Amino acid sequence: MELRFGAVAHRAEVYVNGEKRGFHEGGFVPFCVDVTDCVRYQEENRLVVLVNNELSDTSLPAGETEILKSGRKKAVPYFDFFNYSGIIRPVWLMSTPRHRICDYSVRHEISGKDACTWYQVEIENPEPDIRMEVRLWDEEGKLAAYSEGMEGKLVIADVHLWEVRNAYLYRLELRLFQKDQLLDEYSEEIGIRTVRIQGTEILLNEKPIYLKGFGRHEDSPVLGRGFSLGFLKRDFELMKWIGANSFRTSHYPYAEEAYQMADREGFLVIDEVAAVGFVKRAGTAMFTAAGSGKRPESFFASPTVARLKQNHLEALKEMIQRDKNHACVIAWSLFNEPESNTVQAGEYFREIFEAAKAWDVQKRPCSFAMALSSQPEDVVCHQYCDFLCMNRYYGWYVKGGSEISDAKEAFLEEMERWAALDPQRPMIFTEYGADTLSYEHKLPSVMWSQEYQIEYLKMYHEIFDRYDFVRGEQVWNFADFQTVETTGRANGNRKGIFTRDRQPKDGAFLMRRRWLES
Ligand code: GCB
Repeated sequence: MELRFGAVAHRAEVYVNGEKRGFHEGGFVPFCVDVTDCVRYQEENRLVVLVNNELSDTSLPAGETEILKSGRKKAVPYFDFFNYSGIIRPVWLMSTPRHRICDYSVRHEISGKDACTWYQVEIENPEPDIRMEVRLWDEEGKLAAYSEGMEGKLVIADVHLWEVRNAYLYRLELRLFQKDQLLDEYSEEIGIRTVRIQGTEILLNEKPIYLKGFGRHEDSPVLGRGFSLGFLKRDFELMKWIGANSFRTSHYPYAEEAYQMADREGFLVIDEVAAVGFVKRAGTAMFTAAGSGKRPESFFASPTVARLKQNHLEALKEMIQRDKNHACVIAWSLFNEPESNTVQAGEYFREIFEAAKAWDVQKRPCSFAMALSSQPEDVVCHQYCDFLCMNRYYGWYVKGGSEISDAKEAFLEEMERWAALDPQRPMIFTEYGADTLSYEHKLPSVMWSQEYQIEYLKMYHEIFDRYDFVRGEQVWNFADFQTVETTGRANGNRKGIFTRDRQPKDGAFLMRRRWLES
């Protein structure tokens, strides 16, 4: 018998009837605690979870913990979202058989009208007379393929591929037998598709795709980061309404239900590990205002970096293990806006990128979201990327409050350097946005007004459309979200295209026209 926690931010100690039964570091992936021999059957049991969300230079996300005069602790995040804590996702009590299916992986190949799905199943306590039956059912409930064995292939004739915003899901059914006795069974919906990069194109099922969508957050009023199926469904309906086809799980792996919905709705997901705040000094004052300023010259030169890397690799492995079979996951993002132009960063990156490739049987493209400090001339880290992810704020942090044409000129100047130095990879804008108060209107436009958000977005789109290697645009952010209190934030980050309670700002109608017409 096990307890399965969907996620506890950022670390948990689990006690059952006074006995410590487990510990988990990392707030955004599930973990299990075996309680078989400590639960009292037919009696009351006491479950206690000790939760801690302190930040440090080895935690994902990274930050500091400040001790206030009152003796109370305050989180000092090196990132721009509220450091919520707690049991943020569902908890399950699972009763499982001794011989059980504990994991599986799939990888797909397409040839003409047919496909081949290679699979591998892992079971607990294998014995020689145990056998596996694998079936693939189509959406009409007809058997599409059959195989036997712990690993093998399913050959699907006349395959229905999983396409962008046009999903087709087969049901994979795994059944574990000993002689004729069924020991365990597991089934999941899977989409069949391939993804790869060729030159400056991202190919899904060998056809070029263009990403339209958002960087998002798991954040809502009242619930904070607590999972809500209602908000998730509303978010998907709004993304469909606006014509989006993708999102990045900025800045941590989301609840599993989000990927299941994305599979069903045909959304493309860039799945991001919570490696955020890996910088010596963040670009904007709001992250550093309360910091101790103790950070060393290179973030990756810190004496604690070995521990950080261990936590990072663990979090990455857990994310890949959890999400590897989702058709919606087309790429991994291995950091958000890290230091990326030092030798120390380069060494650290190499190991992280190699690990991601080694652990993913589908060998999905890998990247990281680059801050303005990552420039084409600094090839120390982005050399590892299969495609480039750009976070850019010309017209906000750079030349905000000036003429939008000045911001455009500066942006174009940078784009020309990318075009000259690195035109061989797809580039996706994983962030561009302007804080906008839903009640603020002004002509001529000023920063924070709805009119300014529209001017800002139009300027970016004009530039994206000039370059063939730009293969996607994800606005920052889908909705307004909570952050720390600071002068740069109006009770949270207001770059949402939707308000925090999920109503459209004027910019939403601009995005809708652009995305539905292209
Ligand atoms: C960024 C960060 C994101 C922030 C955003 C902003 O570059 O990746 O976490 O919220 O900028 O609005 O400043």
